[in-house]
Amino acid sequence: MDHTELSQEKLVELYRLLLFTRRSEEHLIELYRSGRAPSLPHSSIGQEAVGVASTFALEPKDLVSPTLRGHGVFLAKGVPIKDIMAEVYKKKTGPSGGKWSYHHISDTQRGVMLTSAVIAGSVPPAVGAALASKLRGSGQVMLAFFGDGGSSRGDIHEAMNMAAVMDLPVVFIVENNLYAMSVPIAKQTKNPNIGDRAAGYGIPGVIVDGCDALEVYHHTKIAVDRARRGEGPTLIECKTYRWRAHMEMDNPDDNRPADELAFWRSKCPVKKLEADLRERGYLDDAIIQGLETGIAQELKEAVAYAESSPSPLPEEVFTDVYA
Ligand SMILES: Cc1ncc(C[n+]2csc(CCOP(=O)(O)OP(=O)(O)O)c2C)c(N)n1
Ligand SMILES: [Mg+2]
Repeated sequence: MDHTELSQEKLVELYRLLLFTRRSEEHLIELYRSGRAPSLPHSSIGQEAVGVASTFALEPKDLVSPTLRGHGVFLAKGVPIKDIMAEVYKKKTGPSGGKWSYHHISDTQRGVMLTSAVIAGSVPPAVGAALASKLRGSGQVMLAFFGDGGSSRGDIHEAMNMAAVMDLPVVFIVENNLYAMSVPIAKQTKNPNIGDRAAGYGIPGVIVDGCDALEVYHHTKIAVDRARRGEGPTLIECKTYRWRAHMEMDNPDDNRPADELAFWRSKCPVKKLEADLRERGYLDDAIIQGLETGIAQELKEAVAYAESSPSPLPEEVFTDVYA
């Protein structure tokens, strides 16, 4: 496959974002487990390439609606780590004012339109945002993410069908990590290929290796370009895996087969892109060390910012709510 559409500089930036997502989620887990920060991580460790590389195919004006594992989407969309960290610490300086779980934040200034605590609940409103883009002629494309578990919700089918019929500028990205909490995909659907459902809506469907950032980027870019030309949606299924339990409160030994976990760990998306870029001569030990140092510094500053930020006041509990 030809990936020459990204420059060396862009490819190294894509790698930095993957590494940043990995290191910051590791840090969030440490902060939670040591009792230093109150937020419960639902990490995307192991599946970072899906959110990061797909979002990387967007323009700054474009829109996203991430799942609960959207940390890499936030970072790739330009949400500053200090803002995310403030929400992790439930501080007023977070994008949702410290009043929401950090993995469900939105940042409309940066095009993170919405997330939802109801799995795949953000898909119908995301299609609404794509309709608004079409009506306004704003040229914005929406990336609407959902999981294999979310794929069993009824209203996402209505949303995808409507998007198809109306040729709306939206790309549906399925993060198929084979489990919805403890429910394996085989108990969720008879067809393990969620991307096949595209045929039912009459739209293109692709199934990609979600551990390969370049492949995710490549197929998302094609779909985003198509959507921007007014040719309608694409359904992209990314095969992936979360290395950790559903959430950090759960027993790490969550009954998934050890050989399955070992197989997917061998497909580490960070290592995969590292190997691809080393082969091209774009990365070496010194460059990687420089990136690691920069990320560690950013995380340190983000924690200091969050820890010194004010908490929301009790009397503000009813502000920023609709009803
Ligand atoms: C409608 C609904 N049912 C159940 C839940 C509880 N719940 C939260 S996350 C989750 C699993 C979601 O699985 P999937 O969509 O595959 O995403 P993943 O956690 O694997 O990233 C469930 C069942 C919920 N939030 N919303
Ligand atoms: Mg899942």
